[in-house]
Formats: sequence, structure tokens, C-alpha cells
Amino acid sequence: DEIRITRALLSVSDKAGLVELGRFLAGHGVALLSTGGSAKALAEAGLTVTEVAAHTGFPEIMDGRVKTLHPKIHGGILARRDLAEHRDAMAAHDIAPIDLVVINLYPFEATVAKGAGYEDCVENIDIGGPAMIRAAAKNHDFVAVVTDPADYEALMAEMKAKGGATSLGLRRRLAALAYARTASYDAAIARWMQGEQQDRFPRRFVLAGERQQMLRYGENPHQEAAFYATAEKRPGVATARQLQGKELSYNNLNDTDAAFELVAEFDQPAIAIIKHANPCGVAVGKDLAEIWERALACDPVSAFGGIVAVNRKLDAALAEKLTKLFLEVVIAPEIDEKAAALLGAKGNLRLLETGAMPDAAAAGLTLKLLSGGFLLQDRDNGRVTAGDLRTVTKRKPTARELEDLLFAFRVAKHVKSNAIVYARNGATVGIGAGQMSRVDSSRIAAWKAREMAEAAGEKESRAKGSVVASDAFFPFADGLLAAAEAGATAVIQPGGSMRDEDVIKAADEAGLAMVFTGMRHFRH
Ligand code: 93A
Repeated sequence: DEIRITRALLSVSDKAGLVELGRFLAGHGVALLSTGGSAKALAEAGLTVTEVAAHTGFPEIMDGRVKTLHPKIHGGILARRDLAEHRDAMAAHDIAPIDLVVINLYPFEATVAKGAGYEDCVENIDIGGPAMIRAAAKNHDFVAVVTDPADYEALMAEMKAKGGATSLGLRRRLAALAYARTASYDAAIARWMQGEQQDRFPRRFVLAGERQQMLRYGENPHQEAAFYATAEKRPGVATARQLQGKELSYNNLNDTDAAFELVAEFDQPAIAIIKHANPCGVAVGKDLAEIWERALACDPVSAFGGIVAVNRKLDAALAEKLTKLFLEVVIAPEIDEKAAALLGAKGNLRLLETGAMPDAAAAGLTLKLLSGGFLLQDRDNGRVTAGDLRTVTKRKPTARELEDLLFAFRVAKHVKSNAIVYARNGATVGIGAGQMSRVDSSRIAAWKAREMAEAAGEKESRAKGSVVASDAFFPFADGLLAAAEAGATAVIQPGGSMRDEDVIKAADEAGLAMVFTGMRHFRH
């Protein structure tokens, strides 16, 4: 099963580590074959290298579009060394065996990512590279294929240990990686082309991911898990730099994503505290430390062990306050040096810096795996603004109510359905999440507003003088009446129920101001 490498073909766009590898191979008596740019780099390092064109006797033509697509190359890679017929064909056509293929492809993904034009992207579709990768991977019984500089080390280690040979085990692992690479490469090309044609729900949908890290376990300890990054470069958990703290867990990543996407909704400074992917306190304002107090006040019990997202540079005053509470993760676009030092005292706290905020209004997709398939949809980038609102009650909301209504509705978008959110003065005061009946979510939210006020020694429920948001319409007047009873003065909801008339009548009778958004924000 061990195959000694006698001839290697190196053809790489990313030249990192190429010379070191070339030198190592030459040191093991391996003959080097290479294409234009790669050959040049190797020769400049003083290595003896044969150009593919010299080897095949056929020049690189058509701006390099055809350089390795030649039987002397593909025959050398694909020949079965154990078949007389194949060996005879090699002899008859003067084909030398190639036992190692080292390739990384034209940087198609990077070309698209930097916003290059159509022609440029097309020219960066590698044909010869994938052909050789697939050929070498198919013939892994005899040939090793390396598609990533990250794997040079493993190859060299094994060759060193085995006197210049590779094992079947390694060649199989590399072959699987190779096919995953050509698949992800073609996936990127297909996604780009579908995008160019604005085909958002194509007949064939492909998606590729690169493993970022193995996780200790999944949602539960008996589930194994890993985190993958896609080509989308949205600022957030996948692109963040972890400044300190323990390894992120599956649930940490999921909750942190929810927290960061929530604060991305707000133009003004905002803080969200998340537990089990639902907010248990959100506030907006001017000063982060002061915003924190109001976000935390919503439900300080649930906030314990929570995940905190901030949409501004995390300052020392806020950091000081954050150290007072046990938190799992803090994420922000930027973190002040002093703040980082203060949070450093909390060694286990995972601190993430993203460099930027994601655009909440940007288009994108969300994908949910079902048994035997998946659901693909536009990400919910709908954002209700004052201009979208229609007042349906006799009383119009006051300016202050209006602000809180829009705030509460934005928060409700990030609460699992059925979602009810009470808010007052730019802070949530009661959140009801994930109930099967809307009236139960209403009750829970109102109860929270009362309980938390009581626990804080306040005389009145915090729902008093608040506004309330519902992610979907109230099907009956009962949920709305529960809110009025709790002390809410204004309501925001999509509207559109068969019984809207009854609900509006009930609101008028209770003296509430109510606005319809015309947009629903279910979230499951
Ligand atoms: O244009 S290609 O599709 N045609 C080919 O025959 C071919 N052979 C290798 N691109 C081809 N390659 C690619 O060239 C490799 O996959 C590699 O990315 C690149 C290396 O070129 P150079 O050594 O000239 O920098």
C-alpha cells in the first residue's frame, strides 16, 4: 500500500509553502514537473524543475487555458501501475508516471469576493486544475493529491517517516478532501452564475462550507458537532476574532448569532442579552453603560449566564458593569483596550470582536434542514419604519409611544413565535416567547413585567404605560385586552386578521392607540 513518489506535478495559484515543499521533494529524489508560474518560483529558488510544456512537447496555449490538458499528464496520473495493459500504454506513448499532484486552483472565490467583473470571474474558472485533481483522486491507489497548502505538512511528515512513500490511508483521506474541494469550487461557480442570473431559488441549489472548528459537542453532549463557514462574508460569529475565553460551544455560537443580528437592527446604540436564542433584555439609548442597566433590568434572573451583543465600540464603563455578572459571551464590532483589559479579569468569558456590524437590511438566505430536504428562504430583512405604519384606532400614538412601538416590533422580530414584547422608554420590560398560543405569550410577557418590578421593589408593574408589540396579528381581542389590562397604552401588530374589526373595537374601548405594520415577523 505504500507508494514511493518518483515524480510530482506542482501547479499552484497560491504559492505559499511551494518552495519548501519543492525543496523537500527534491531532497527525496523526486523529479519536479510544473506549470509556468509555479515552475518559475521553483527555479528561482534554485530547484531543478521541468516545465509541463517541455515534458509534453506541447506549448501552453490560449493564455494558459490549455496547459496541462494533455495525455502525457493525464495518462501519467491515471495509469494503474498494477495493470500490464496500462503499463504497456505508458511505454507505447512515452508516458512517465506522476505519483503526486499538488494543486490549488485559480482563486475563483476570491475573485468574486473582491467584486471583479464578469469576464474576470469567468477567466478565473480553473479547468485543468480540477481535471488533474479528480484524476489523481480517482487513482488514489497509486497517486497522492494535495489541494491545500495546509496539507503539505502532513504529506512531508509521512514521506519522511516512510522513506519518501505515502500510505493508502493518507492517499484516501487526501482524495476525499480533493473531491470536496472540486465540489466546493464548482458550487461557488454555480452560486455565482445563479446570482448573475438572479436565480435565487435555482433548480439545483448547492452550498459549500469549510470547517472552522470542531466543537466539543452539539446542542447536547451526546451530539457531535462542528462549525462551518460559507463564502458569505457577513460580519458576525463566523468572521469574529476571539480575544479571550473558553472555546465557543454550539449553543454559544447559535445564541451569539441571534444576539448580534438583533443589535444590528438598530441605528442608535443598542444592547441585547440572549438566552436560548431569545432576548431577555434589549435596550437602546445614548450611553452604553446606561443602556446596559435598562437591558439588564428587564429580566436580571434570566440574564445570568447570558450572551451580550453591543452594536458600538465596547467601552470601559460598560465593561466594568459586565464584569459584575456571569456571562458566557460578549460580542461587539470593536472593543476598547481598557474594556478588554477589564473583561480579561473574567478569564472564561468569551470575548468576540467582529470589526463591523452586519447590514440588517441586506438580502440573503436562510436554510433549514428537514428530514429528506431543506427549506430555503430569503432572510427576514424586512424592517418596518414609521412610514409603513397605519393607525387603526381613534387615538394616534404619541411621539414617545411611536418610538417605543417601532423599537418593540424590531425586537419582536428576533423573538421566537408567538412573540409578545412590552417596551417602555427604549427598553423591553416584558418578553413572551415561543408559546403555542398568542394569549399565553401575552400573559407571560405581562407577568414578567409585573414580577420583575416587584422583585426590584417597584410599586407598579412595568407594563404600566408601556407599549406592546406582537409578531403576528391578534386573532382575537383577548390577547390585546390582556395587554390593556396589564397597563399598555399602545399596540403594534401586522393586522390582517379576519377579526381585525373586533380587535380594533376592543382597542378603542380600552383607549389604546394601535398601529398596523402590514408585515409579519414569524421566527421559529
Ligand atoms: O486555464 S486552466 O484551466 N488550464 C490548464 O490546463 C491548467 N493547468 C493547471 N488552468 C490550469 N492550471 C492551473 O494553473 C492550476 O490549477 C493552478 O491554479 C494554476 C497554476 O499556474 P502557474 O503555475 O502558471 O501559476
